[in-house]
Amino acid sequence: MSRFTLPVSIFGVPTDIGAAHRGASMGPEALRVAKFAEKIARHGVEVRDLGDVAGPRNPQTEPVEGYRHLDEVAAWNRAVFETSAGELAAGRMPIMLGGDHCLAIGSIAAVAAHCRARGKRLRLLWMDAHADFNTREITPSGNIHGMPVACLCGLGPGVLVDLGAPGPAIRPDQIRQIGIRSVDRGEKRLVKAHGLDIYDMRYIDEIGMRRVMEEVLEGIDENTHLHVSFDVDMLDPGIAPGTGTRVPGGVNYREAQLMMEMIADTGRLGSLDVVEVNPALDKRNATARLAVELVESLFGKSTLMRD
Ligand code: B3U
Ligand code: MN
Ligand code: MN
Repeated sequence: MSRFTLPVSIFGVPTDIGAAHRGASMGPEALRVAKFAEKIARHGVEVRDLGDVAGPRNPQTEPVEGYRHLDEVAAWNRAVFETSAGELAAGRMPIMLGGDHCLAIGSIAAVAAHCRARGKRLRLLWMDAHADFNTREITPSGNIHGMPVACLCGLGPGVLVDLGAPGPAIRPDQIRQIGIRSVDRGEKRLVKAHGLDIYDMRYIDEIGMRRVMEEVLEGIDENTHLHVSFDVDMLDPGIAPGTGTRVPGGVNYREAQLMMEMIADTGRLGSLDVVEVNPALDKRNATARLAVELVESLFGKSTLMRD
């Protein structure tokens, strides 16, 4: 199996602007303390840390017309878009250290624009406990970290939907969601109406993670750009307590390792988000350390030589 790996640029986005709980703003430093860059570099990858992007502070205000902090979320996402687009244009793999999951609107809009310009096929793997497919009409919270997938599919405010180019950045058929176990009532109807491909925990339990990943990765070829958007709340809270919206019954340690290893084997990873690490809720940085360990597997760490 050929494992081509681009040079990597990591950047932090220290904000919790779209989240329910404060503290994901400390995620980038927690991941750096867990030696994110140093550990991937061990697997023969050239890694550069660009530092943090900047944006407005969290005003902690109530939702307005269904959105909390929309202006600030848009400002942070514009900064993320610019950074991701710049690294992709330079032939590098952007890795965003969040921050909450609303920031994936910017990172993925940049990836989608890049793929469109180069005639590449985009496949988005959305690892999460949640579908993140709310809109202002159906959101139970107004928190925009519950809306990024909908925004990327064109359902959302213009300042977020049209970030890269006017219109939807991606189509539902480019998305595979894995680890899902918390979907709000109106959201359920919407994911069904849009035909999202959801590998929920029941499906994982029934057919096993190996087959799930075979299905998720089916059809990937040399022309495919794989974007992994990894919300650490996909993991079971027993192994990853440091996140704002914990949901019991998540992906366990061995399943998560297998997911990352099977993605590594494709050699098609083109960009990555690691989001929702909240050190204020963590135990001795366990969640950041586990995230780093899993990302090492994504970059080819394995027990035995496989090629
Ligand atoms: N679906 C709920 C909760 C939520 C979504 N994403 C996270 N939490 N992290 C909402 O508020 O939209
Ligand atoms: Mn999420
Ligand atoms: Mn989540």
